[in-house]
Amino acid sequence: MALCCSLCLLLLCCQALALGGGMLYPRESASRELKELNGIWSFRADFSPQRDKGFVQQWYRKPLRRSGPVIDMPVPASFNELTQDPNLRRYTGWVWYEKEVLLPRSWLLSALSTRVVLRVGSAHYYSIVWVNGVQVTEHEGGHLPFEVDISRIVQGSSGALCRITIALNNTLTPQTLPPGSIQFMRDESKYPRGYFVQNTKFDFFNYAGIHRPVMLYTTPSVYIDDITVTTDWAGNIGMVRYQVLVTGNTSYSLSLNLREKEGKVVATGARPIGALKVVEPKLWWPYLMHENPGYLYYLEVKLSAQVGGELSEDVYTLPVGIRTVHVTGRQFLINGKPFYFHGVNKHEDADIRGKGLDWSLIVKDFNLLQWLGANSFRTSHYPYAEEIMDLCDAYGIVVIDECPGVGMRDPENFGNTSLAHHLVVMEELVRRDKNRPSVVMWSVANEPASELSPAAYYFKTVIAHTKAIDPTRPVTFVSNANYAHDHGAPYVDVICVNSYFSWYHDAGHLEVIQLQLNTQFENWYKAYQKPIIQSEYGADSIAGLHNDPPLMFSEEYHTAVLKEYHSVFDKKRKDYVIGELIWNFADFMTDQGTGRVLGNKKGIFTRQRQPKAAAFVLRDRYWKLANESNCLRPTLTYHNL
Ligand code: GCB
Repeated sequence: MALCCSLCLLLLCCQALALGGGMLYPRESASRELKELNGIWSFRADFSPQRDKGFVQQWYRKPLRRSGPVIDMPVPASFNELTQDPNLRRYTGWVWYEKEVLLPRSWLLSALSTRVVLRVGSAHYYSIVWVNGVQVTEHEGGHLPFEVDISRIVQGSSGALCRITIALNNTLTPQTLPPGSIQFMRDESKYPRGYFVQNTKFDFFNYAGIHRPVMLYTTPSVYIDDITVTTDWAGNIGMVRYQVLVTGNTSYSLSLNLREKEGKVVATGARPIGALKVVEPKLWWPYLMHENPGYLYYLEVKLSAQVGGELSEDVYTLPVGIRTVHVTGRQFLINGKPFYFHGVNKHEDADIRGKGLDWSLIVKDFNLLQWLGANSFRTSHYPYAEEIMDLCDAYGIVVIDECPGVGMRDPENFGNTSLAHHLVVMEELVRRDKNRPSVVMWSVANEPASELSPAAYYFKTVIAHTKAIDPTRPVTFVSNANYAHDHGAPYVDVICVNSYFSWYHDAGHLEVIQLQLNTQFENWYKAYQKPIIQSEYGADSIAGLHNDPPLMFSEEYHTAVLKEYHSVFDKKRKDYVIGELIWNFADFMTDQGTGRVLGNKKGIFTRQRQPKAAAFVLRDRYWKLANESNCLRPTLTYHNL
């Protein structure tokens, strides 16, 4: 009963959500200012039996330190592993964050002309936000940003001090994404009264907290709310089709300049919807497919409007890559050329910070991807930070963009409430990442129980909806179901299959891999005649553990598994296999269990990003694959706007 009250609140709230407007990443410009609220926030976990003390006592009404003890909590970071308290590490329920911030006078005076917006990059999972004690918004789901216009509250207040309170609930229910369930242990001879656990059916630690930057930014009151671009090219003409959404006034004028990297204007426009023609376009190419990968143009949109008799201007600049994506019966084409995914699956995961964004880690990971010769990754099993996606666009790292549809193993996960929420999540994901050239395919789920009959309608609907909101990209989900009983596979454009031969099946029997993998590919191809990506394969190894002949968990066994898989990939990639993504880039934290030794050890790098033997095997292979297409070795750099 205890936690259920909080959960009821959680479920009531989600019905009110409706998607409106854009979610442009906040960027400074001549008309926009930005204030990052990263750093130390005040924090308290509500350990009351019902987890509802914060609401009963209205902790948001006055500074958090006045309603009880607080601790310092960094943002962005997961809260789980920052203290020595095991109860906080495994905490489920509401936690409270608070930051007091001084706003510049100019933001407060100009009520008519300036909007002040509060934006949260991601928070896990259900958020309620107050500013100066007034509730301003709520949002369901982690991994994706949300924002709210707080002008009226801060501009109406007497001082420049602005108190932001965020209550977060990390509880997962059968209807959340990812789903989970709360299990109450009622046998009082074994568990204390009120004891419950959070169960999940996914294989990563359920870190929670404010995981990505929180920002305040300004726009004029008449502002560029959203920009959508799609691109195409033929011969020596590139086409950038665009649509600009303006909010605040119906009477305005626009001026659009598409600039190349060096700043030269290559095309101009003046309408809210139009097409910009680029002669001799520099196409956006994947890393290792071209000597100049990740080429970006910059679309500068300038809006002018009359506000209160005065001229108001808003400027927003969007990076744009010109490229096409097509899927045929056997190939994945980028700019009309076959693309072979040789990459990784990742996690947002590291010591201490959990899933919190960390620039040093991000740069290290991209350097390792370059070193490895990886041209792609899947955002297993949820959308990654926009800051990471920006680098994929700039470096030419190709992305399969996955939503948090992971651990959907029970029939209750396929009901109408789950479906409605799944559609909203896909809308939020597409809204956020639709303009990214690096994103070449959407993945709506990982290893759902797609053999259950409700999965047919469910995936038909989610995939059709995703295609309706973005007709330019293929859609998939990642399956580990039997090819003959997978009810979702008929609707995908590319078959993505996970398998762990000689690991979860026929443990220790390396000799069966080739036969079983060959059969897997043949079965799926015969059933669907669609190109196939091996979206996961691998084995656990404990760094430094050796055994010859290879035994499970040794580095030798890890490399042996990979090599067996590779020999089959090499035969099938000439045919219809269009990619191989290793599970996993790095070791990562999971729930505790007898099959996990301080987490999942299938990383080719350790959690601290040191290479295991498998990393060198993969590095040789990926560079061999890259060299087959005569690639050059560019150095990847990021061009700041
Ligand atoms: C899978 C899952 C992934 C797991 C992995 C494993 O199939 O998609 O989330 O971590 O297997 O190592 O078991």
